[in-house]
Amino acid sequence: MRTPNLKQTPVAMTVAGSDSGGMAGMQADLLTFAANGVYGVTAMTCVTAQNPEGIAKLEVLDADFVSEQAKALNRYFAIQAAKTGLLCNREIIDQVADFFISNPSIQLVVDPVMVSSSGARIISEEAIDALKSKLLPLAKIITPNLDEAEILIDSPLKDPDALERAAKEMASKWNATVYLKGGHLGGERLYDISCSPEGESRSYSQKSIQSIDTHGSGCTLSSCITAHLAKGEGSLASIEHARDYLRKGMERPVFHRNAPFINHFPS
Ligand code: PXL
Repeated sequence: MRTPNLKQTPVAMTVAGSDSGGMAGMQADLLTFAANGVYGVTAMTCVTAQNPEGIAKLEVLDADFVSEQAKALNRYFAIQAAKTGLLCNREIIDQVADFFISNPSIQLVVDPVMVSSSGARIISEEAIDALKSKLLPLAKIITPNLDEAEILIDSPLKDPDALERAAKEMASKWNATVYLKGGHLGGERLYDISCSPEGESRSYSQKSIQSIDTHGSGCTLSSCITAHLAKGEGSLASIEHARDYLRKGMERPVFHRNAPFINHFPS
């Protein structure tokens, strides 16, 4: 059966971890989907005990169980687009990639979550290898931040020119649109770059919003892109919508990032 009760509402899936604090991970994704008029479904990879000060404990689910969630959802819902966030280990990445290989019509956004906000790697080398060789080739859009891009291309990125070269390299290597978040370069302005699989790049520069809480901003951006793909928009339009949505959200206190927008469903 296919979404009989959802009729015109597009459906997006997030394959991600649970942030018990609700600011990142699948909780941020669901809020963002809802705020953008998309019904969200979830395949959970891990459970965290965390609050805005940090993660106290993390438990990873079995790869089979992650895959079962995605398959069960796909048997019922017409999933138009999906995003992946924190995938935790090689086994989960392998199974998630197998799911998307079997379901190529689902537009896939990969947020290659690999590094914590403190700069520490949070997935193993073998998981990073699986991400590069199995999952990224299936992506329509990839949204690394600066630290993740350095790992993906195995080279340091120190200035906006290097960012552009890196975005082009990744877009060509994985035949995907890359949206590279250069925010962590620091300074007064934020530089982001998008590059299409055909190598057309576009740079975005904006004044950095000082002293804001960026926790969950990567999750919000990639899930917003996914929501707009699910609604039938193209890659660049989805990216533009997500940039706009995030910028407005970041001007608010973190708990209110999505709330003012959750008003889209018909009663
Ligand atoms: O923002 C990265 C991220 C992704 N997924 C989960 C997280 C975090 C950061 O805390 O907890 C579940």
